[in-house]
Amino acid sequence: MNQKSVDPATLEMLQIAQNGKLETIWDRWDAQQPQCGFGQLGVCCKICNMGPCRIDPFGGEPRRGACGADADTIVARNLVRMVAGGAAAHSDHGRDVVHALLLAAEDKGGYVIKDPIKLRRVAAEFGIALDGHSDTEIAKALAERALEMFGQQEGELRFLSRAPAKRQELWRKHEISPRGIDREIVEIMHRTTMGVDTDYRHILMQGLRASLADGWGGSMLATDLQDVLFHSPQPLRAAVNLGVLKKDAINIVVHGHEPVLSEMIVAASRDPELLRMAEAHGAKGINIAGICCTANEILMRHGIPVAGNFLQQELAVITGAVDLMVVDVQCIMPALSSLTGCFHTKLVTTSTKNKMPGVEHIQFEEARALELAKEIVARAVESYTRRDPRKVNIPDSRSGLIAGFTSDSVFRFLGGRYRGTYRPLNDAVIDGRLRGAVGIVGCNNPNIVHDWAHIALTRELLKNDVLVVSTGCAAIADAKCGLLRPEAAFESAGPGLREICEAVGIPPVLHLGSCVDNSRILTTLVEIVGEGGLGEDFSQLPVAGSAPEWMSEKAIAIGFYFVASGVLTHFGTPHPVLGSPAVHKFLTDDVEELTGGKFFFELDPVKAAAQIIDHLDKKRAELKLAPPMYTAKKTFQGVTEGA
Ligand code: XCC
Ligand code: SF4
Repeated sequence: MNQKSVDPATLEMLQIAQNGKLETIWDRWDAQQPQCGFGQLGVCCKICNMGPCRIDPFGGEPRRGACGADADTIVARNLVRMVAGGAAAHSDHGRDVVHALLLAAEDKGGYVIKDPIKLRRVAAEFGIALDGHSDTEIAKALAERALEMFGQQEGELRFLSRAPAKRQELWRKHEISPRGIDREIVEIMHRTTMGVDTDYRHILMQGLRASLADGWGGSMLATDLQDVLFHSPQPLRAAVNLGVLKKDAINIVVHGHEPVLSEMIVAASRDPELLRMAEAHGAKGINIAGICCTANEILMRHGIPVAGNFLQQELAVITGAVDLMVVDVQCIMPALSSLTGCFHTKLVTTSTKNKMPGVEHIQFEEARALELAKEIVARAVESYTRRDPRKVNIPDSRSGLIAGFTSDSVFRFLGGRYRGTYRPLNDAVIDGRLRGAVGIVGCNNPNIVHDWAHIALTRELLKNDVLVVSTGCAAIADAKCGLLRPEAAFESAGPGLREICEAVGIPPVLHLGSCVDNSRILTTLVEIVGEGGLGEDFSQLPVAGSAPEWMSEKAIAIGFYFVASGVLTHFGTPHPVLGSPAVHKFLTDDVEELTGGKFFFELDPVKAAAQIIDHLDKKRAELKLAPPMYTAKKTFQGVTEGA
């Protein structure tokens, strides 16, 4: 593959990297080619020391591992272990947020409860007494109940009751209602260890259960309690791409996932003493920019600019303008430690869960959060004095965007300022102005042209009057090419979608936040079903999900909970399951009978859009809705086939 990205800033930085003989992820990925075919197909097992074992994917010998496990077992086990990894990552993030809430209740660490209304709303769901109790009392009770969700052994997770009754029954019927967050993840690890579960369907069902513990458990807790602590996002304007780095300011890049850290860095960067210190060194202020999902978190709540998505983390360093990069957990390339060594950039790890050899570790203790954040910002000021202006190359690329939508705020806009209701959204779908809605989420991956699939898929859907909601690195990709501006409705949306965006002043792609905020997509679906007129369960809605450029185990966990919640879910490159036709068929076909959702894998975003649109139209027909008002026939690649 020659073209590496569709993003001009990325291409510009890649040229600079090449000129400077600096290695990037694309070079290392190339060096891995050809990648191991057994691994790609999922038929390599190294779960025990009799292995590694591998199965001949072409039906020859060997057909079984040393223990007798066949391709179906091996593929299913490997896949659900990825679900466990992803669910663990999201949920452990959730656990840290609960911990921070507990500290806020105890008045430690500088955390305060910024959204008492949401605090009370969530606490009420747990049956916590509100009357006559202070915010901190309620927060303490809520944090304790939330912590219990991790170690809960029996029953069902609290938030499952948010789902429509039909969905809850269906989960119970198939025994995939998660009992406790940690329990379901542990059970995957147990069931897939040598000599336990060999029935691939049974194994995959546990994958669905653990994924529900992520989406309706750990991730939902993370989102809701972050809103409680750091306030619920409101729509705001911001800027994105490497051009947000400033030549004459101190640039701190926060990278990773947990706003428990990044919120405090933002607060510390506004400290008058540190600002004076920065000025004394000739810097025009302290500029914070984000990478990956922690970027999305502080973007959503403060309008802090986003430097880029996953594949741009090294490129940010290569600008030579990053004085300090502070990381916590997830999606942080190990390569950053050697790369920052070629620049003045100071790299700092902070999490008890992540240290990097040779990299300074400033342990982020939540109880001393603000104090430590100030220490980190002070390091950035120090580092700025070592910046070499001759090495600074900041691409002049930045786009404006609107972010900060939530399931509470977003569609209520459609009801107008004084009428908070989903009615207008449901009506727009019912009368066919909107064909449906699709969540485009997930990562970047050097195995596909950077940002291309996100943007191409989004554009095809918009043209066909499909509203797009987005999170994670997908949202950053769309933002960079301007699709998160209200003006994008004129340029890119079909006539029905355009009417709606114009009436309300929203962009055609709505940024719902980070990857744990995919739970906002679930609660949005809850609201849509609850509003009425579009069926009684998620699986009846004209909606779909997509992760066109996925790379992380977390994407698989998210895909699983979308499918378990009844949603058709597209992935660009397939899951590593093609070595087992049975597992592949389960995921892309059989599972639909159980949950109403299923996967499909399609590399070409235009073809994927066509399949998604067919699905939306099928769901519309099943609900006996009118055909889409303006784009009854699909419109592809700029060629209108209908009208
Ligand atoms: Fe990581 Fe969340 Fe994927 Fe981006 S989208 S590459 S997981 S940062 Ni979550
Ligand atoms: Fe081989 Fe079975 Fe051990 Fe896997 S569990 S490595 S297939 S012997």
